[in-house]
Amino acid sequence: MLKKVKYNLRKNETYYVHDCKNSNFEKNALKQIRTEGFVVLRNLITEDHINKIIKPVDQILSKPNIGGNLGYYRKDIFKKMYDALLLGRPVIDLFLNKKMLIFLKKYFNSDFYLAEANLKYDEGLDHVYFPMHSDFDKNWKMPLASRSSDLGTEDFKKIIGCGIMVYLEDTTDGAFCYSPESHKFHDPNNSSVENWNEEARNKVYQNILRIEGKKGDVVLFNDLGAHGPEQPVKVHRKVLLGDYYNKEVFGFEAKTAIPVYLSDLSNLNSEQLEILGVGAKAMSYAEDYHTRHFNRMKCSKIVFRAFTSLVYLEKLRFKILNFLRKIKSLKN
Ligand SMILES: O=C(O)CCC(=O)C(=O)O
Ligand SMILES: [Fe+2]
Repeated sequence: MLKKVKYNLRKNETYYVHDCKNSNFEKNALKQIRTEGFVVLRNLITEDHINKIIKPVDQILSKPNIGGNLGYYRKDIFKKMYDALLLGRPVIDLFLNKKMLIFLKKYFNSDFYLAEANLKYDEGLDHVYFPMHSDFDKNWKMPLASRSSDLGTEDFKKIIGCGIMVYLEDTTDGAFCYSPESHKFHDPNNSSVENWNEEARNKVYQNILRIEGKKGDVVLFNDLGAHGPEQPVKVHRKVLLGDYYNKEVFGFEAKTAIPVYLSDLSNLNSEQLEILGVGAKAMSYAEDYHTRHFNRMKCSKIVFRAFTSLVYLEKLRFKILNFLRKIKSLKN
């Protein structure tokens, strides 16, 4: 969100936060996500674990990925992105957190797997670039997806996908927003809330909750409900964002092939590897996936040319120095 429409943004609420240290957290958290479409799990991972994630995140966010160095991807001016699993084992362990997987298994009531995983740093440019939406509608399809039919009535009765957002710092302004219970009245004909039928759209705009959270909090949400970041805002936001998909709906296909370091997969059992999506087909070519669209930015041609030219100059410098060195050695 949030376009310049009349909406009611609820703030300063915490009832949806469930502390995983409490013995009855699972029952209550399941009730919350089933009723309202989202839940926040607190203390799922330790302070030490989240800090081990934040360290490589900050390193990646400090410079762009150019010439093969490790750095963030730049798909547009509004955000920096990166493949989450390339951040290393602590991130993989987070997406495979045992408590959370048991929780998700109960929520999906079927097998599921990781279909997408990114680091996202929204810059806070005081602009609306990602309005409220549902992740799926009847026409939803990635180019290479092998599902022969569109998503249908039976699919929409299931948990099609469950999003996961992990706050990497305390987050209020710019937090993830969700319209409680909208997973029950979403318009299956449109993913953009702006195009939902009037009744459903008004229901959403009258009731949007800003899901404020602390560093390390994990938001889980039904992809069908109306959601999106609070926008416009002037502050940045740093999150991990992923999606688990239902095997009964999608078979075993990730939105795109998810990059990972093979060495980070050691000691994972076959069930963990399966949930991570090892062996899953890809629904789109890597170059078609949105995080790899730097070449669609206006400045990209100049950057490519500048890069090639600067490397050319480096080569020239090398050749000249080499030449001078040879002359010097001949003289000696
Ligand atoms: O960035 C956000 O807050 C929402 C992300 C999202 O909804 C998506 O990627 O589909
Ligand atoms: Fe979404």
